[in-house]
Amino acid sequence: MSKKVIVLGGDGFCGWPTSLHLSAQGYDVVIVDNLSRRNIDNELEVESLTPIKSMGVRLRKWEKVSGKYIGFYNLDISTDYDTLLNLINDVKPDSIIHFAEQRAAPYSMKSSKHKRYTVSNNLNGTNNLLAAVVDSGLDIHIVHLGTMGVYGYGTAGMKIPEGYLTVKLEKDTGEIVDHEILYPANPGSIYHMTKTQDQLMFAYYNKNDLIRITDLHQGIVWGTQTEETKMNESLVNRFDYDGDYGTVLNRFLMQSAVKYPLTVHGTGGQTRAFIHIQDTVKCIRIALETPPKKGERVKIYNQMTETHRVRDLAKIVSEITGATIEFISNPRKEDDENDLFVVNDSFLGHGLKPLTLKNNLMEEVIEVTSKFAERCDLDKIPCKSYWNNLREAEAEAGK
Ligand code: NAD
Ligand code: USQ
Repeated sequence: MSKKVIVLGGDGFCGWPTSLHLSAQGYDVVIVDNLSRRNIDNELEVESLTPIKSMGVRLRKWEKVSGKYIGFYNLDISTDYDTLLNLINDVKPDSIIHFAEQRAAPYSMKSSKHKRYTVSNNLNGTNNLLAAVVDSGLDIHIVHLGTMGVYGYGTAGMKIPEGYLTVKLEKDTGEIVDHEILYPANPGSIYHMTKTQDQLMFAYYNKNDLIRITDLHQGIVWGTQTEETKMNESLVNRFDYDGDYGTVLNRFLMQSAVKYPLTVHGTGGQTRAFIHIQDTVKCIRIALETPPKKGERVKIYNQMTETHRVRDLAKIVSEITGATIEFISNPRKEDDENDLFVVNDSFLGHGLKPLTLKNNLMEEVIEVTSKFAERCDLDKIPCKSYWNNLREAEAEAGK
């Protein structure tokens, strides 16, 4: 019998290709999404660089090309608790993958309205899911997409471990004992803060209700297409390039295609972790297939395959495409320079063979950013979301 999986946020950038991959692999997939990401595009007056189709068209096309059916429910997991619980009771999934959060740091910092929306959407969504799994009484494995950003991006002279840190505590008697804690949270935006709070909810429900949970601390996802989304143009994945939702490497690839100088924030000394979308979907399948046992603590994997400094990325893209580079005032309050060393042994140990930036950048430029370049609205490229008033004033003064 095929395994049943509910994909919360299955219309999004990571959720859509994951749903197709799992369906292709024989999973019985049900997507839940309130289409809030499409509504945010309306709010920001921007569209995916790739011409994504409506959910109905996507699902009909998938059935036609693969012969496989994917169900879809439009509901808001942060508010529609009863519907979510009824759905879980009806479907009785083996696993639920949770992508359904507001995921852009700049969007979360735009105004108090956006901060409040991000906190309310993300924290209520996660708590509703956990409470509903408890209410259902079913032994469901939850796989959550978290972020490398929960750790902050400093390294304290050591590799960032997969979630947990053993610390030495001195008792009042002077005896030194080992104690295991979650790696200290150090969020860099309201969005990242919600992910650090998700971690505590997972730890609590895992301790109290023995819910089986895997939390994937993912780096910045780049690329667009996967084996399944390439099967038909109506299955194309979304590509965000605007100043709020576009992430750094995909933005640089798009900017080079439209001959816009690459927008390096500050000195570009920020080092971040990256993973290609094709590897994202593989990692999620590995996580589904290696669930924690009942009673085991939350499993945390670092889902990233390489690290790069932002100015080095700009240089790589510029060397390949001839793009020019512009160092602009950083709208964010973040360290100008940081090193980042990360343990990612779990996925490598499960056989992941990562796609590398070096070998796959060009395909992205030819197949996606150049192909759809004329859909780009240049006015939407600058990032106009400032982390605080001082950053805004300094940026306006060109500092
Ligand atoms: P996305 O915005 O493209 O997709 C999220 C989907 O969830 C959207 O389709 C949206 O409509 C839906 N959604 C949001 N709130 C919902 C709610 N309350 N009820 C129902 N549906 C809701 O984002 P993405 O890039 O696919 O990211 C998915 C997850 O992966 C996020 O949790 C994000 O934090 C995490 N992640 C993403 C990246 C990245 O680079 N894109 C990196 C690390 C982690
Ligand atoms: N940056 C630039 N120029 C740009 C855009 C960004 O220099 O045009 C810089 C930013 O200042 C930052 C770095 O690039 O230092 C990364 O920014 P980003 O927008 O690519 O990534 P981030 O805001 O961290 O968020 C993204 C996803 C988020 C995910 C996170 C993983 O949107 O959902 O959680 O990556 S991580 O970065 O590992 O925390």
